[in-house]
Amino acid sequence: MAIVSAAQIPTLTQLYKSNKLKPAPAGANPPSTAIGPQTIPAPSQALNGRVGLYRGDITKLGVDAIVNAANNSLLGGGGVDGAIHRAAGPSLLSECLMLDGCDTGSAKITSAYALPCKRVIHAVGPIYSRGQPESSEEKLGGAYKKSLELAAEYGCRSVAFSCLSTGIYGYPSKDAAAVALSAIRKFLEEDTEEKVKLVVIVTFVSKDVDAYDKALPLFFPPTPDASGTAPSAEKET
Ligand code: AR6
Repeated sequence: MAIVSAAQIPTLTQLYKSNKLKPAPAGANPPSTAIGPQTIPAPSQALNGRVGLYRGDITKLGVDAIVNAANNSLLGGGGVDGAIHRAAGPSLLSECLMLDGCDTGSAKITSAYALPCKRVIHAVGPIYSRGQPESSEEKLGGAYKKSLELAAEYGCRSVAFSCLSTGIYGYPSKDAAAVALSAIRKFLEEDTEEKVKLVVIVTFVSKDVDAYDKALPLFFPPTPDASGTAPSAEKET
């Protein structure tokens, strides 16, 4: 399969314009998270142009950094982790062996070797705990935040995230999307210098596609000109 460049990935602005992403139904609010907005935030053309959505294999993306859903050992595994290590080749494991693992809720960065991206950020999301959802949320949000901080620190202007923890680690996709988008929105709002210009959500299976189609309009609503529909939230920024 051909390599997909950052410029080929549609932003939310483009997805709203082409009607591939629809505004949230009237009266809908974002699911409650510790750091996220409690009501739909004001639409922002600037932010909507800094978030992309792509369904497919993250190992084919020619972006600056891709974010792997790793485990504490950082020594590979199944799911997207296995796909990334296979595509990068054995040198990735050699570098990971020197990192001394990674805490849950954090991330570490390596080179990308045979992958078309420049760097791999290895984020460790939590194994979802039904008994302690707040702890799961804090760790998942931490993994997104640390990954974005590393991207900014290492000059990665485009960064693509796999849906951390929603596979083998069992995090419900709807809840995980709310945490991910809260963390991404907060980071982008604070990154006024635009060290990270584009954050891409990479979905793979239909449950994550559905979760993001529903969650994105709650966290990054369309501007009036994008959808032809007046948004319910405050004025545009
Ligand atoms: N491209 C993009 N997304 C993918 C790909 C791919 N090639 N393959 C799977 N996904 P998972 P976790 C999606 O299970 O839940 C590993 O063994 C998948 O559909 O890879 O965080 C690690 O070593 C899902 O949406 O990661 C850990 O032990 C998302 O990637 C453990 O699994 C994450 O699913 C981590 O579990």
